[in-house]
Amino acid sequence: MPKTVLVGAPVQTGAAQPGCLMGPASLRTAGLADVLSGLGWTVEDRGDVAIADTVPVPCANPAVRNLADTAAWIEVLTTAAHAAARDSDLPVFMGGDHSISAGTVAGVARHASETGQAQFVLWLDAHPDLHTLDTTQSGNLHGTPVAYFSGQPGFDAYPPLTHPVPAGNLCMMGIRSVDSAEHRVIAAECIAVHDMRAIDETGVLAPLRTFLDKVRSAGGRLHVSLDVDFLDPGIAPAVGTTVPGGATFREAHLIMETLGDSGLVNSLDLVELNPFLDERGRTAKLLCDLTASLFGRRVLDRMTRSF
Ligand code: 6HN
Ligand code: MN
Ligand code: MN
Ligand code: MN
Repeated sequence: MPKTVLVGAPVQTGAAQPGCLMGPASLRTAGLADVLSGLGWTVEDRGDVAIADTVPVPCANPAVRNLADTAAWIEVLTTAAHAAARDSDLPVFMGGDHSISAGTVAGVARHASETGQAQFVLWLDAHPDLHTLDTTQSGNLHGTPVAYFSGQPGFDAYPPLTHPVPAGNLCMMGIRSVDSAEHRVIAAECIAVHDMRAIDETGVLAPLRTFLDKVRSAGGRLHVSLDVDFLDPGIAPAVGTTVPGGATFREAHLIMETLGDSGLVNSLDLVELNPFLDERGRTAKLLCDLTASLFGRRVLDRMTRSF
């Protein structure tokens, strides 16, 4: 049987609003483990990671908030993600705000280097999260993980990065809120960004298939990072950074089903779920259902279907 490991990351130091620390508990309450075991997966829930007390770290940018704690979370998550990628076929990292992905991607990329494979990342988000510690104006460090794990300079206060993911191995979809410093990085690094206008024009399938072909032909490993604000706020209200015009229910499921069919996904983040902002658990339940689509749940089996 294929195996998944669940890792809870109750982190909210990277977000402006409190609440994301309840994300792992909400996903467990929504039944994530049972959903995946019902699909034939062996599930090992490793519980939540934790950090020790920290001392404040100075930063040249006075806007930056919670730097020492966020750096500590990134360090423990790098270790936990490396182990989870080594020990299972498709670990799920339950956030927590998006700063956790600085650690989860660094950790899975370290494992990819050990298997001799290239690491690829699919970033499903309203935002590119490409700020450095110098460029962030909000000071909210959930806006920084992609800049960090792709090896941008300016992260002396984060753990030293051993295995950066090349910008050419990134694909972003759903983007619709980009700050000017992030625009400059996207242009300079030639990152494949499919904003919502592009998705309106082409649909989600064409750019996704192009990216999956690239991962397959490189023999690479693929990490998927799903920020709740990728989804339209009308179907996923439990997030502090809602942006109108997000992915629909069917677009999101089609992406997850296509990713599942590809067999190429090796790790998954579910991030930015803020249960304090949810409505009767509907966002947590939607994340479980989307994860089920990635793990193989289908309405009908196409290979055996007959008319
Ligand atoms: N996220 N670009 C904005 C900022 O504050 O830097 C928003 C960041 C959102 C973070 O999507 O995880
Ligand atoms: Mn994000
Ligand atoms: Mn390893
Ligand atoms: Mn976002």
